[in-house]
Amino acid sequence: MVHSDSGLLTRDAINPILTAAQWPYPVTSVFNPGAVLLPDGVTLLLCRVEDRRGHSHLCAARSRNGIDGWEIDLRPTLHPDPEHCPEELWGIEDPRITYLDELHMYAVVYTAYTQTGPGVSLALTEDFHCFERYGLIMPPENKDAALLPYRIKGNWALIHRPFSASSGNMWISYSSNLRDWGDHRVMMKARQGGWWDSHKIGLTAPPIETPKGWLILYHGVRQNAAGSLYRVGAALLDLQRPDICLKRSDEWLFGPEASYERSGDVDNVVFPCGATICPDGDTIHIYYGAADTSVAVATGSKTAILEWLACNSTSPYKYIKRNKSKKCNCGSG
Ligand code: BMA
Repeated sequence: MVHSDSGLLTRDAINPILTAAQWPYPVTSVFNPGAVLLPDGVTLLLCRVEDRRGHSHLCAARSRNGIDGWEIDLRPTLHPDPEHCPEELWGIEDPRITYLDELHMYAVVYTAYTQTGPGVSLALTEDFHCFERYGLIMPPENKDAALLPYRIKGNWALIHRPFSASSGNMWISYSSNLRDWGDHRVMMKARQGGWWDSHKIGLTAPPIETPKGWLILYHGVRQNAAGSLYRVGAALLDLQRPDICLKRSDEWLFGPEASYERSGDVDNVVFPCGATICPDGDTIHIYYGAADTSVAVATGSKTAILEWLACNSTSPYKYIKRNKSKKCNCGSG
């Protein structure tokens, strides 16, 4: 086993758990899967699969233990449909799955690669066989979006990441019907300067509800002479006002270390889009794309991540002071 920087997440010994070589039809790479634990205990990963034109579609893989024994759909599960949805012309990517209790449906929020850049699309499904498309719900450039599982003060909430030449911050927007979105607010900003999350940030898996707040894992990108470096940090959002960030980790929780993360189609990328919580209520499996080439899993404890966040969330000034005096005793910082 290889341990990540914080020591809180353990890569599985059989990583990568899914690769293009396992696919039942010709593909070039398999990565950035959304994840959900189905009521019968099966883990379903909705993987981004890139074909030999460079366009992506989504394909489901199912496993009893969430680690191995994957059964992969024999053909694309959700294919771009540019004839009816022109925004899907250049493919669909990076799904995030949230179960909506009120509708008894899974919401799949994904990137639609339009002719003017990436936008955010929504489809609902009961069974991952039939999908009801809602189309583009956030215009380009926007991606890294997921729904919260229930309405907050009467409205659905969507976390997303608009992007411009000057900013790549996380926003939250609200809607009464999943189609019309407003009340847009900045939720978390890229930190600029020398920070690991200075260039742009985005949600990974959908938020996880805890008594202390919504736990989110987010990716942070730093640009250096070699290109972009994708790592993962943690934050806690207020339960009733998720636009309010209560805590945000100073350090990254998880970054590219293993060879399959360090090198691939895009080097130095760990990019989770899904996580599942095991029936014990604490063990978390984080499913991520490794170097835009394969799918890997890392396992940890939700409680330990929350404890780590509590003593790793300070202002830059306090961060320096804390490390000088070594006052944090959480044992993992
Ligand atoms: C992001 C997305 C992801 C990809 C990552 C690293 O902007 O396009 O799909 O994994 O870049 O290349």
